[in-house]
Amino acid sequence: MSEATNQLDVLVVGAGFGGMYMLHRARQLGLRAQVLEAGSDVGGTWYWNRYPGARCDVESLEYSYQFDEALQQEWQWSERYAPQPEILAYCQHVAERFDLRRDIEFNTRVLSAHFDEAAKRWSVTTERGQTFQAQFVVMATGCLSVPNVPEIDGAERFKGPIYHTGRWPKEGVDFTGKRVAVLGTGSSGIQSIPLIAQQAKSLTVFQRTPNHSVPAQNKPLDPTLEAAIKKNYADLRARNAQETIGFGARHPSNQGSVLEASPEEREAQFEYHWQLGGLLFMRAFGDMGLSAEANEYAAEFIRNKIRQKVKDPATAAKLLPDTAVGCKRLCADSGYFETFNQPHVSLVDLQETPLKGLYEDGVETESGRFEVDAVVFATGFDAMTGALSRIDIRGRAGQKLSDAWAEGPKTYLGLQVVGFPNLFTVTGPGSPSVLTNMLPSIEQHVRFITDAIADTKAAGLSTMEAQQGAQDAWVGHVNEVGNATIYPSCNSWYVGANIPGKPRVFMPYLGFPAYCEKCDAVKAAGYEGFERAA
Ligand code: N01
Repeated sequence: MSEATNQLDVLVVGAGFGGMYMLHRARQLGLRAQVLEAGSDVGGTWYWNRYPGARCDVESLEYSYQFDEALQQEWQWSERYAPQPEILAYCQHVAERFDLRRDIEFNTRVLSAHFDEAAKRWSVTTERGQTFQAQFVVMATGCLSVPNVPEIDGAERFKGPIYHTGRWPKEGVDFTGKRVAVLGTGSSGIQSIPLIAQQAKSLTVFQRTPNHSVPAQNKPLDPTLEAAIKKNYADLRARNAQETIGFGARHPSNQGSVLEASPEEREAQFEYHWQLGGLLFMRAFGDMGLSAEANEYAAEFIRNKIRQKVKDPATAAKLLPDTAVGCKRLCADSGYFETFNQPHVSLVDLQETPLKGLYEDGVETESGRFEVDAVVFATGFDAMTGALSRIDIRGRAGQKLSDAWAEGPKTYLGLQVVGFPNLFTVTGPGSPSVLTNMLPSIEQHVRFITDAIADTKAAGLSTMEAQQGAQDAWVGHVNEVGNATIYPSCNSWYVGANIPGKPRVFMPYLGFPAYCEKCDAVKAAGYEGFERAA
């Protein structure tokens, strides 16, 4: 190892949106930073998720960096919701524009990060046999980056290819003339199924839980709208910063109560927000996320839409969700339910006929065998903690992060964990992250972390670490806020229920934008709740 490698102020894990901005801002503050990335290029989520139909569910003009005015002016999006290749191209553009790649090592998966208490430095090893020493480590490892590949009996016997949406081959997949099975009907399944159906000879969708989905209403980006926003981008960004989801300020959010609305008003609001599309549907009424009774009106509205769209009543019945709208992340689709009207597409309800496994020629359920040529797992991710739990992270006295989190993740502000000095997480559990527009949440975290590092160093101090009392209070607060809503009510990845054995904890924090004010106040008070030491 060269001496320079040893002199790192910050080692950043991951070169997605979080890691790229982390590197850029660390450099701006004069910190010596190095990024390690498992993939062969930048992009994170948008590098790995290349499945057909992958696109963002936050409008492209809002799902983008805002830290650089020239960048946000020069980049042109082509659609209201950007498709994956365009977001990846944007990431690559950012990497080039800010000359980021020279401090990113690609194809480099991090294996371990151990804190040396005597040296007050982290030692980080990689799969390639390297060791890096750094004063601070920042995990920009993403919230949805570790695919959940279910352990299904007989998978090794299946003769055809098996794909996971979150690890889609770079060269793409041609399903022309093929009989395809898709397992999973979350956002990835719901986006890819209509496109796979366009190619495949036949498509069988295996559904464990029916999901709510609202049409994305995607369309080419209106140049007049783009020009109007770019004329005063800062204004839209500032207004979005006041929204509970960090985006959507251009569209009215109705704070009224479903329960108090007349049937006509209810219908009108739901229909209006349905036409707005995707996640904006959640803004139809203020109490949809708070009360199960209120939420049920929204659920029934969506079920009626599904009944209208799907011609075969038996198939429609299987597609009707019985969970609260939003307790699993609401999906945004382009023709998902209509896909089931095509004669070569069929739906298998795994609640009716549980999955037995794969066999040589296809998928087997308790009602029989389905011969297919290829299987697609759209089975999601080990969310929020998955990437961190796969790295051997050890803090003070060799304590493992996986032990500290044995009952679920515990953090202070989603930024740090007691006993793990100088280790930060970007959009970690306990921060608003996945419940908001990820880009501004990432930028806010990166600003906090880089300022904290620079301030700690400038003060001649060596370490910064969350205090037990502050962490306990924060964890209690995050749970209390979450439990007062419908969000923890179903078996979603938000609560880790999709991963067998994972402790059931509502991991994100439902508190944007107050969270940003809290972080600002913590910083203004000399990093209150953190201990900084020489
Ligand atoms: O994953 P999911 P995803 N046997 O966990 C099923 C973001 N995202 O990749 O519901 C059979 O939501 C599982 O069934 P159940 C977005 O935040 C965004 O689709 O657990 N089925 C479910 O149907 C999203 O929420 C975008 O009963 C099994 C599906 O697989 C998050 O990523 C696009 C199974 C997994 O759904 C994750 O979405 C894509 C098994 N053993 C993703 N295991 C946009 O921006 C799991 N399932 C639009």
